[in-house]
Amino acid sequence: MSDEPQYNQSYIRAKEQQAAAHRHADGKADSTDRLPPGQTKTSGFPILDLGIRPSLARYPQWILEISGSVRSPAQLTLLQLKQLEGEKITADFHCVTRWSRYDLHWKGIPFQKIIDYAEPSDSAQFVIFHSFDKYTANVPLGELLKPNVIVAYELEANQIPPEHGGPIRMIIPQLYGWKSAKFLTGIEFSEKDKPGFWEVRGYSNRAQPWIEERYSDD
Ligand SMILES: Nc1nc2c(c(=O)[nH]1)N[C@H]1C(S)=C(S)[C@@H](COP(=O)(O)O)O[C@H]1N2
Ligand SMILES: [Mo]
Repeated sequence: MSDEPQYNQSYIRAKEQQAAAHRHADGKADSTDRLPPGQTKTSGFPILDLGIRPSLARYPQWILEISGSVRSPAQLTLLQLKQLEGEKITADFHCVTRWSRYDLHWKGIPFQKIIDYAEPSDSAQFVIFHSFDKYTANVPLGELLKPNVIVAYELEANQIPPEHGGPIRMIIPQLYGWKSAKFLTGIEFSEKDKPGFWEVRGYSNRAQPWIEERYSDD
């Protein structure tokens, strides 16, 4: 038996084909608009993931592991995480499948506070996010120092429902949505970059919507 979870394989195949078809085709258009190039505004909030979500019953026992090249590795309960003191943000969300949703309201821990808590070594220039569904996403540390990057635990003033990544998820508004790991179980500080779930399936390592970094070049 393979230990790969029962992913939604047709969804994965469709996105892989999309990436393969558009290799080398990333636009480099500049946009000063609120809507990044190639995106369409939606008033809904589509749900996109591999089809494996935690039940609400798991929320009370949730643990967030902070690991890797840090002075203070930790396993934080939700309560301990919330004690780092959350902030409210309003942010737009841009998915590489070309929908953008404006003005979502989240509350969560600014990533800078996670850094202050974990004390990563100077050589740890990458962060690998780990999720309940064994999804991973890699992000350069520098992106996580930008405004409104949070470990979110509330959406529209309620706990985040499982379909939108609860109990906790990353929100990294300035990158395409696949970098914002849902059902977050681990934050690993790393000296090496480790391409994540979509990054090894044809998607860009950088994922900046404003310069349409959608697909990988190699
Ligand atoms: N753990 C996990 N996180 C994930 C994904 C996933 O499949 N698993 N999908 C990503 C993608 S492709 C997008 S666009 C956003 C979607 O978030 P939403 O379902 O809340 O809209 O979550 C991202 N984070
Ligand atoms: Mo996505």
